Amino acid sequence: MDAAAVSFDSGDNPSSRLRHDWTRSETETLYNLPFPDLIFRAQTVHRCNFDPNQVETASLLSIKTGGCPEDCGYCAQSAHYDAGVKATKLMDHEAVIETARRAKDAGASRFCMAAAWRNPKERDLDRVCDMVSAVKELGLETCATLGMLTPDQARRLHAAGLDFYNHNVDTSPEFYGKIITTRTMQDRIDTLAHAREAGLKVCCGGIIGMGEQVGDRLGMLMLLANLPAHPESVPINMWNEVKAVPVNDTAARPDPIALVRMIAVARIMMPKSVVRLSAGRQYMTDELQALCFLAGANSIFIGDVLLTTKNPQTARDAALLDRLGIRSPLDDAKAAVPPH
Ligand code: SAM
Ligand code: DTB
Ligand code: SF4
Repeated sequence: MDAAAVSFDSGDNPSSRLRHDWTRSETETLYNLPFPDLIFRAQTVHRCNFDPNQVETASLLSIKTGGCPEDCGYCAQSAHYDAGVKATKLMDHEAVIETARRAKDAGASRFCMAAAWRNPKERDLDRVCDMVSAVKELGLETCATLGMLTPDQARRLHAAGLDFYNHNVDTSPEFYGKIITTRTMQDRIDTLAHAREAGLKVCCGGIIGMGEQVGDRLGMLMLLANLPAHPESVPINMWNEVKAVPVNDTAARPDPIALVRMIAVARIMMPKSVVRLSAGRQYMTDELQALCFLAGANSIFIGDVLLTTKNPQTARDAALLDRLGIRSPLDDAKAAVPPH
């Protein structure tokens, strides 16, 4: 297909029109553009919709770790594999709020509470709702990722003050069955619909580097962009290595340029969504991260650990953003940025 024919740029504001009818041929045409043309298009869309010199900072806390009944082949927290992660109970309320307070002081604008559940039990949901309300009162945006939700659970979380629900599709519909067997892609799409109908904003993306083809990565982006509404946040995770999980048999670290291309295509297909360069930044050079920001990534997780795996040190992130002249809530944080 001729690249000029990919109509990402019709409508009143050329680079802001939201489309939900992306075809594979259009998606591949964008992905295969000469790199300078692709980045130019992604930057154009980015600048029409966001401050290009600003990134968002989210902080993660595992409020209930390990022992998960699902069999996601990449995950350290699944009870099906022995990745050396100790299973814990749901954290104490005060400990969660104290961690959120520290995350805010360290420069986070959003606080995401994650639990290794297939779905929350009613009693646990009450406790999480209390945590959400208290975190919201600190002046942080709130996010939770608790597995599958019923419509009623989604409504209760929204009423408690939850802003975002994270629930990833993880990969393409075609590759999905090679990674997870205990819940279907349709289960995930149903939970996303319940979150949406309850008034929650949706955070939904996936993982690359598990052995999928480029076509699977694009299939995942098509799935996300063709949802009835684009997720407000799109986390792109590069697989963070975990021992003893099945993904070790297929994993292949993506070509860095392929990652940048994928971010650029996500930016073009979902113009108003925040694209988060999520797990896997520990393996990325400063230069690669800079290219991802140029391609339209505008959010990161801060903090030395994600859930069970490593993330770059906050001082390194602050120094990188400072060198790039990119503003973030880290600028207002209490921790001083080392000079460069
Ligand atoms: N248990 C909940 C669920 O799966 O919906 C919430 C937490 S789960 C850890 C959230 C997401 O983190 C997964 O869907 C997956 O995309 C990502 N993830 C998990 N382990 C990862 C890893 N080792 N590397 C990169 N991303 C990972
Ligand atoms: C998302 O897409 N990435 C975050 C968050 N949503 C919950 C989780 C990354 C987890 C990385 C693996 C770990 O630390 O265990
Ligand atoms: Fe459980 Fe979530 Fe890990 Fe899957 S990704 S095993 S659902 S914690």
